[in-house]
Amino acid sequence: MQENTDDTPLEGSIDNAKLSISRHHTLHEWTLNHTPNNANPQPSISLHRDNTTTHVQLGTKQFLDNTPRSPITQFQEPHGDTLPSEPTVLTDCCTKWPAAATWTLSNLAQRTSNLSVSLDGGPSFARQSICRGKVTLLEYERYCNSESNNDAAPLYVFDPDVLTSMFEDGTPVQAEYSTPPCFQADIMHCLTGSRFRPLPPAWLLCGAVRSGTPIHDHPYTIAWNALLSGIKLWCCLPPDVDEELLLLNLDENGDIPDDEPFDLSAIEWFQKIDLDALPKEAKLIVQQPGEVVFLPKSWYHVVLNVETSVAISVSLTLRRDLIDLFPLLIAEDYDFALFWYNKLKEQVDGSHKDAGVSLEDICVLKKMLEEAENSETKNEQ
Ligand SMILES: O=C(O)CCC(=O)C(=O)O
Repeated sequence: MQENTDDTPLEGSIDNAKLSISRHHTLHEWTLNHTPNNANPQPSISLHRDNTTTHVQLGTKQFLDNTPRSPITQFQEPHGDTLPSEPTVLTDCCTKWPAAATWTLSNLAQRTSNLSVSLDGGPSFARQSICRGKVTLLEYERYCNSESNNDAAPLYVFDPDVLTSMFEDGTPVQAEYSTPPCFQADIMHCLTGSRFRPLPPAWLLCGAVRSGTPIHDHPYTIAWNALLSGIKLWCCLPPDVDEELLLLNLDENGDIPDDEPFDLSAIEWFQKIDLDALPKEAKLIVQQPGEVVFLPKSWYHVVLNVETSVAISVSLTLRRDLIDLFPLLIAEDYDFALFWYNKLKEQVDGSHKDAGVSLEDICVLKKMLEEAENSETKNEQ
């Protein structure tokens, strides 16, 4: 690694954001030209649709959509109890939002010209950069139109604040979309703003062509992702998938090696994955504007922007998943589990009408916590 030696770029520019994200990498290291011996040439990417099928062509590879569409009207139950157990594309939920008719990158850039948004994505050295590099959407739009194609993995707007801000004309951004009824009840809501859930659950995502989200899962939350403009390609893999297919660079103990990239960018993952090796449960989705992807808890997913896109991504915990995820949370972070249990108990004790969980659930959680505490005490003796 070397200290960056580029001339100081302008405040608020993409180059400045790149250097804030990783001061140990030169701007040249972000680009495709940097790839050694051109080992990773840029594949062409295009969308193909006929009457029966939709696919994305990436170089010589064809990613054929194999995921059912279901109208949201099938899932009106307010706690999401009846949502499917596999990734599904929900239709008819956001087509009437003002956002569906207007939210292109260019429209948002014009209407938010003074707001700065957070960037993420990029090559592996730049990952997990949330809130370290910020630009206006006007600057991001300029990058998409003139520079992002030169980057090995373009930056992606992943912003937690703009959705709670105002457009320049004073309209609250939130007035232009709404939460579908089946996603209203988040049993993690009581943690929002606490140290266990410091970031808001809803994000604005704007992605240049070839930007994307590397493969990951959410062990405690489901997600819904509403695409307002552009096209996204998803590959979703079941929680028990053979970990080889995640194409992660982990050491023999399954840990992240020090100082080495541990994952691939989305574009690299789609280039590298052997389609014939995917399990039959794998879901490929070519998401169109107006479609909402529902992703159940613990499903791995990797997402590539095939056309410049704008989306809202929201994560929440459904009450149906609580008993299943709680032992894992106890093992990972006992304090978090105990804090959440106490908040849920307060709601149930106070007969909070939106508690979602029952007294019976609270008893099961309490038992799990006690068992973990007992086994900890035994191990200490
Ligand atoms: O890039 C995307 O749209 C996927 C976002 C995502 O995976 C997430 O918010 O967890």
